[in-house]
Amino acid sequence: GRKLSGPELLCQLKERVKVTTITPNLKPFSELPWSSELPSLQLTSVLGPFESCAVVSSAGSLRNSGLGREIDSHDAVLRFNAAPIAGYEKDVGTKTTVRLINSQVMASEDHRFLSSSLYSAGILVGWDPAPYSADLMEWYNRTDYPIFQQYQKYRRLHPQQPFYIMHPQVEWQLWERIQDNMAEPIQKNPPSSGLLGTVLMMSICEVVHVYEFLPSQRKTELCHYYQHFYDAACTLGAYHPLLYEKNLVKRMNLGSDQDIYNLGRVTLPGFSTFNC
Ligand code: NCC
Repeated sequence: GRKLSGPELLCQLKERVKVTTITPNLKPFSELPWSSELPSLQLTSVLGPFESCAVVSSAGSLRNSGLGREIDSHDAVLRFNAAPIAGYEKDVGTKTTVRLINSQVMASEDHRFLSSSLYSAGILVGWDPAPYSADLMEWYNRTDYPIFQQYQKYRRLHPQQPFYIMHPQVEWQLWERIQDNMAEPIQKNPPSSGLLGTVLMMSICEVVHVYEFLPSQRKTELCHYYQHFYDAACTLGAYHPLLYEKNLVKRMNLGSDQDIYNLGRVTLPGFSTFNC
């Protein structure tokens, strides 16, 4: 197809990607004894709207960025998976409004999801790479990791903390937007948490700044700002269509190339701020 402009891409995302969460009334959850543990309202109707939001990628290039103060100046901040704050405040800030976690983090022993205080700030949103159809019954019987078992355990241990599960149709609606805008066929794996979190914030914020998703001059093979592990695939992608995700975000960026180079910062408009 024709290569869409930034505004056209933004309209496609706004119109075709609906950020929804699993509610207790949806089958098969409605028939399960623990369905009442699920929030009955949609995340996007409970959270926000916010004027300004920051999405903090976990990239190694955030290390020594000194972006902490700037990140904290936003009304809401989204972080990913097991990305810590303690010890990295100067570079990544201290505020956490939402933490988006994949089901691998929820399930693996290494990340101590049930017991670590790392996860106790803000609202949690879990997601799992679902089968392509995004049929809820099929997904329930074939999750990538045991997201529902872990969800129930976490809710029992931390009943006061809001905890949502993203509807798998979000990841595949977003995947369709990526594939539709690329000339070659891309792998049928869901987008990274980074793009999912960015679209989540675009649904509830007027302006979204994404940090080090498009790497700055600090670009490095260091995978995460919080770990001594080097792998260029963290930035370029392997399982996730990350390079394609970054291409789309670059096309939608309203900020300058200097902002990317100096700050690793991309500026995206919230869906409520433009008409299609
Ligand atoms: O690495 P991860 O992501 O937790 O990073 C969160 C998001 O930040 C962006 N990122 C990260 C590192 C980097 N060098 N450049 C980046 O742009 C990406 O958008 C990324 O999504 C995930 O998407 O959930 C992911 O999770 C990890 C892993 O499961 C968790 O960190 C827990 O250890 C995945 N790694 C593996 O499976 C080994 C990763 O592929 C994607």
